[in-house]
Order: sequence, then C-alpha cells, then structure tokens
Amino acid sequence: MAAPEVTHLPNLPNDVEGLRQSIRDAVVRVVGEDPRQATERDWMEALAFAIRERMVERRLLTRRQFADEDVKRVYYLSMEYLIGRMLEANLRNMGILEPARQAMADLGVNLDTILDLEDDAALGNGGLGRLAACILESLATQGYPGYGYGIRYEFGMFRQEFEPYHQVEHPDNWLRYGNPWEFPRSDRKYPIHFYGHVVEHHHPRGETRYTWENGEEVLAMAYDYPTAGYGRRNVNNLRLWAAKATRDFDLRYFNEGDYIRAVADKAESETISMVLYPNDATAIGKELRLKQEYFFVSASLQDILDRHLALGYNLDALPDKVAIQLNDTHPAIAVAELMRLLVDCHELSWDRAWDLARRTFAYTNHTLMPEALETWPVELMERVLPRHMGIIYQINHDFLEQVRHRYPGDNDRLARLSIIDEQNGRRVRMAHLAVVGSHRVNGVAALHTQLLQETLFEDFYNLWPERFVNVTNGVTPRLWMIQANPALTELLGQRIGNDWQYDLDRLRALEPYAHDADLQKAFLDVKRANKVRLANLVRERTGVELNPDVMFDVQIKRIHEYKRQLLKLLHVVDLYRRIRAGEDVAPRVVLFGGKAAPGYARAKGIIQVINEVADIVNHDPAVGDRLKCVFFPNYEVSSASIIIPAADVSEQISTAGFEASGTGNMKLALNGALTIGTLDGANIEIRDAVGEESIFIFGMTADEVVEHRRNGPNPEAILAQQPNLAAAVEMIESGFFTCDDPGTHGDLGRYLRHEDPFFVIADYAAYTEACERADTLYADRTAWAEAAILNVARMGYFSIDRTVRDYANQIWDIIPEPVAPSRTNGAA
Ligand code: GP0
Repeated sequence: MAAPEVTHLPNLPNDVEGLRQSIRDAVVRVVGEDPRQATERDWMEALAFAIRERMVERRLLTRRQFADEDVKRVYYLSMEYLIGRMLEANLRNMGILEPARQAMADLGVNLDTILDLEDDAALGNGGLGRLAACILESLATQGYPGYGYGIRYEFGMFRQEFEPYHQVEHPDNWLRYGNPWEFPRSDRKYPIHFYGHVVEHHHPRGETRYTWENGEEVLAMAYDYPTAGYGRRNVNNLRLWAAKATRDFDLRYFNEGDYIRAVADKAESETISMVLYPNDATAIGKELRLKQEYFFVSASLQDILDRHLALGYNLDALPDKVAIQLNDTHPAIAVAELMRLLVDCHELSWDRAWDLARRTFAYTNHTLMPEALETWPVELMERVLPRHMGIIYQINHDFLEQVRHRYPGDNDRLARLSIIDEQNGRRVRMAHLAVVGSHRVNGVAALHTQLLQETLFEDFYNLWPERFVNVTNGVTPRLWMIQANPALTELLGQRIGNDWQYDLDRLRALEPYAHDADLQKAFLDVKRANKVRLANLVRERTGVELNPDVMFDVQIKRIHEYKRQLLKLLHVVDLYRRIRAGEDVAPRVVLFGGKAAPGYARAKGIIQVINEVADIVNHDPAVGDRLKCVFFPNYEVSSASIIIPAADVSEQISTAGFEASGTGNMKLALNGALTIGTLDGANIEIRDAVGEESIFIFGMTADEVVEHRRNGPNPEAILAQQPNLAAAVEMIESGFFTCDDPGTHGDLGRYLRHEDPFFVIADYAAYTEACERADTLYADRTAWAEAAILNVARMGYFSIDRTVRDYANQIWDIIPEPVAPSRTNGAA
C-alpha cells in the first residue's frame, strides 16, 4: 500500500477566484512570462494549463473508480479524430466556461478573442473522423469506460486556399507552438517491428512456434488527451501514438562513423506519424500507410493487454473485460496482431487465442464504395509484416474449412469469401479479415446496413446473420448545438428547460409550440442573427457581401462525385441564366464548403468551376441579391460551427445508395435547416423522424439507381428534353465562366453529357422541383418557421448518445459508470 501522501490527488477550486489564481500562476510557471507583459497567446496557454490540471485530476478519479469497480472497458481504434478546437469544448464540458470568462476578464483579457486563436485539431478527413470525436465525447458524457486510440499526426488535414479558383494545399502545422492539451508519456513506449523474417520452431509434441526476427524497430510513444464529459465528473482519455526512433539507430551507424546518415535514418523512422493521408473514402495503397495502420494498432493492443494484465485479469477474461471497436478497416490488421501477441508472445494455443480475439473485436463499416475498400498486395504484406501474412493465411485456412463444410463443392463462394483475393494479383481483403475476426459488424444507417447485407457482405450475412447489426450515426448536441448555436440554446432553455442537453429526445417538448407565433418569431430572429454572424465571416474570408434576409442554401462536405456538388452547381448556373433572361426566381445564397483529396483531379476541377461561376455571378450587376454563390475556403470543424446554425436549407443530395449515413445532415437539421435530400443514408431516417412536411425528398431511390444503370443511362436524351438544363450545361462548356482557357470547361461538359456516373442529369428535374418546393415554403415565413421548429423538435434520435448506447448494448456489453460526485478526493 502506498502512503496516504502518495495517494492524495489535488482538488483544485473551480470558482472565479481559484481559476484566476491558477491562470495567473500558469503565466509565470508554465509560460514563463511576466503577467504584466503576457500576450494574448500567453494568456491562452495559461488558461489551457489551468483547465488541463483540473481535467487530469478528474481523469485520475475516474480511473480509480473504474479500477475499483472492475468495469469492462471499450477501446475505440481509429486512424482519424476530427476534434477541432479544444479550449471552449473543455471549458464547457468541465462546467467552468462562465467562471473562466469572468476570471479572464478580471485579468483584462477577453475570452472570445482567446478562443479564436486556437488552431483546429484536424486529425481526420471528414465524417468518419468527426464521428470518432463525437463518440469519445459521448462516452465521457454518459460515463462509459471508453478510450480512444489513434495517431498523433504532426501534420493534420491540409489547409485549403484558392489561387484564385483552384485548390492549393498548405501543410497544417498545428503543433508548431506546442500543444497545452497533451500529456507526453515518455515512459509509455512500445516497440513496433517491421520487415525481417519469420523463423519456425517445431516442437515434437504441441504446436509449432514462430519468432519474428531482424527487420526494423521503431518506438510508439503515448501522448494523452483527457476528454471531459459534459455535466459529469467523468474524464476519459484519448491516447495518440507518435513514432520515436529506437536507440538501435545510434548503435547501428554511429559505430560505422556515418554520423549524418545515422541522424537522417533516425528522422526517417519517425515519419510514420508525420502526416495524415488527406484521402476520404479512397484506399491509398502506399507502404507508409500500411505502416501507420500497423504502428498504431500494435501499440494500442500492447497497451490494452498490459493494462488488462496489470489490473490482475488473466487473458481468458479478455472478452469479458475488453471490447475493441475497429473504426472501418484501417485498423483491421489488429485481428492478426492480437493473434500474434497472444500466440507468439503470451504462448496461448491458436484455438484459444482465436476464440478470445473474435469475441473481443467488432467492426464498423462506413462505405460500400469499392475504391474505399482496403486491399493490400500479398507481396507488400509479406515484406512489411511477414508474421502477420502467415497468421492471415492460417485464419483464412481455418475459415475456408468452415465454409467448405457448410457449402461443399461451392468453389465460387469460397473465392468470394476468401480473405485473399486471387483475381487481382493476390491481395489481402482487409474488410474480410475484419468480418471474420469480429463478433459484430455494423453499418452506420439503416439503409447502409441493409445494403451491406445484400451486396458487399451478402455471403458473410448468409453465413453469420447474427453478426450484423445497424447502429445509425449521431452527433453531439454539446458541440453542434450548445457551443455552435448559443442563441438557439438560450431560446430552447427558456421554452423547455435544459434536459435535452443530456437527453436529446426531450426536444420533443417543443412540438406543441411549433405554431406559437412568439416562438416562431424568436426562432426566426435567432436564425437571422446566426446568418449575420456567418455573413460577417464570409465577408472577412472572401469579400463577398451576403444579404441575411435571403435563403441560405448550404452544401458542406468533402468534394466527391457521388455527393454531387455538380447538381447544386448546375442549379446555380440555371438560376443565373434565367435571372439574366429576366425571369423572376426566388432569391438564394448558395454556400459550398469542403476539401478535395489532393490527387482527386475531378473533385479539384469541381472546386475550380464553382469558384469561377461564383466570381461571375457575384460580380454581375444584373443579379444583385437574387443570387450569390460562395465557396467557403478551408471548411473545418470551427467554421462548420458558424455555418451550420446559419443554414436555412441543407443539401444532402448524394446519388441514392452511395452515402453510407451522413452526419452533416444531422447537424444541419438539428439547427433548424430543412433538408433537400435523396433517399440515401440517414436521410431516410431523418424523413421518418421529422415527417414529410419538414423535408424535401427527391430523385431516384437506391433501387431505381440500380435499375437506371442496368437500362443504360442516356444523359444526352434527357438533356434534349430539358431546355433549362441543356442551356446550363452549354453555358458552362462554352467557356462563359472562364476568361483565359475556355477548354477547361469543355471537359466538364463532355463528362456530364457522356459519362455522368452519378446521374446528375437524370436527377436534375426532380432536384429543381424540390428546390422550388423549398422556395415556396420559405416565402411563407410562418409555415417555414413551423416546419423548422418541428424539425428541431424531432431530431432527438440523432444524438450521438443514442448511437453510443446502441453500441454499448448491442455490441460492447458495457454499462455506464458515472463518477460519484461525493468521491472528490481519494485521500480525503
Ligand atoms: C466513409 F469510407 N466516410 C468512408 C471514409 O473513408 N470516410 C468517411 O468520412 C463517412 C461516410 O461517407 C458518411 O456517410 C458517414 O456518415 C461517415 O463516414 C461516418 O460514418 C459521411 O458523412
């Protein structure tokens, strides 16, 4: 037993006076500056340190309680966490936002100015990474013992600029001033092995054993980010791994006298955690990416097993005490790595290890798109991870035996199910490895899960129907309502109280007031104020002036053909042409935001043409306020929280069957935007929740898309029938919107006329008709307000708290363990 002195945890005061003290002290002790001379950034750092010491205190209390209560823990393995800014979120979730504001004011500093100095932590691409961040926040808020594991990328998602029309990527050096939120844990390091070869050791009685020899080693070092729950004392942890060279490097070359090479190689080995791959929904297939995946998976599993054993459990109890969620296939190598650790390092028998692994893992699929499905060439896997290749062969062998037994003689089925794809130059199908190695597989919206069962995983579904479950995505109301939309939060509080902040279904209490004229007016006033706030930001970033009394029509998401930014653009061009022709059209501001993968030429072309069209439209005196088009540069979490509360209309117009779920659709609807959308992803569930009158559904269904493709689509024939659409396409391809090089838009015209792989042309008429329905409703302010209020009232289902409870109950089998408020200090 440790002495009472040692078990004592500090218990820092959270009142204004106590905070002011901590902040002033931190300027001196941590920042190293005289408070008389401290800059705004110095104060920001000092404030962050004052919060983090309070967070870590609760983090340790939480950990002690979880240990005392023998809880089962869940570990979320994700290559991406799109967190955004941490200062305001941490203040709010710790319940000290207002005292901190006062404390800062007492010190002569404006908190809002400080909040704006922080860079986003953009360790993710888009929906998948943001979902991971929402899940961690909800785990803490609901008191679940849940931990994130990922990579501490030195460079996150690139910063997007337009020069002047096309996207240019700039490195995101978010750690350049250091990071006050992280705790570097220099004693939490694990060796990670690459390359080399495997040696077999035959034993006359018993299993053959394997050792993985030679090759290279790099260290994974832990950086901890405490994650506070809202309105609770629970603080969980996000552990991100950074690559550090081992001392090996020193010995190897320094002795040979090649000092420069030794230092260079050391640096080279640390590139593993250098940069986030900016590809969304496409597999990259690069060796460095495979190394990143294995690097963080191996470190995380070593850490999980260490903790499990340190808590005194034996390995057979693993599935009772540990659940591991694989966020997409990026961490799927975990299945083989856990087998290696259990069999090679802990000397369990293969069968015992396999039973434990399967009962511990679960896998979330985020897309059906073939280009997103990771497959690694066998040759590459064999070279980088030779032992894992052997393990995968063994897993596959055992699995296919089972299939053969069940379907004798069905060789086609064996080939379809095999973890190894023999058709395309022998590749490892990571999705198959994940399904075979998990006890649960989930899609992220009802339609998506259904399509998984019918298409991508049909054979697996027939084999193991009980393994497949749906867990519809959600969003955290703490960031996406309380923080992003303080005005609406305030209004809700006045009308229905604040219970919805913990139980979003309580928003339903608003329903009876939807036609209350006072509420409608207040609601529209809030929306208008949010539009003014956005208009100010747009002016600052782009110079374009927006009229807040016009409909704000918003499409914010990664640029992708299937998400169909081109459908919205055609509508803009169509409206523009008709305005010039003297037609009377309903006025609107169209705002786009989103990044294109740097290697995705078509997506970059889409950004360029939108910017070119916007430039002409916004400067045409004949147009005025009737149409404005803005491409908001460098769309990220912090700008999303300004844009979303200001949206009147949310564009969710992907080709049906392609968007797994969407989560932007939920954030926008929660903030009172009405959706124009296809019957895709979670749009279907949003329609079911909000009702037909609060959503504008259009276009082909997923089944109709399949049918349409089978019938041989003919965009030219459709264009011949639709003069407005044809005129818009012609206007683009004629070079009207490009001054210097008319050729560039000719290609886009050919693409739409002859390829149109995502059926922009086929859905256009239905789309514009849906936009007109929205225009008509928008013109009736009372009717619009009522629909929008009902929309908010009925979005409770899309809380991430419901999502996390679904995971906890259907997949992880864990229960919440709120930290008791009375248990303030272990020593007291
Ligand atoms: C899916 F496969 N998603 C991928 C990927 O590589 N990146 C990514 O962000 C997204 C889906 O496209 C989604 O529909 C979904 O909601 C999100 O993952 C979270 O499940 C986009 O919003």
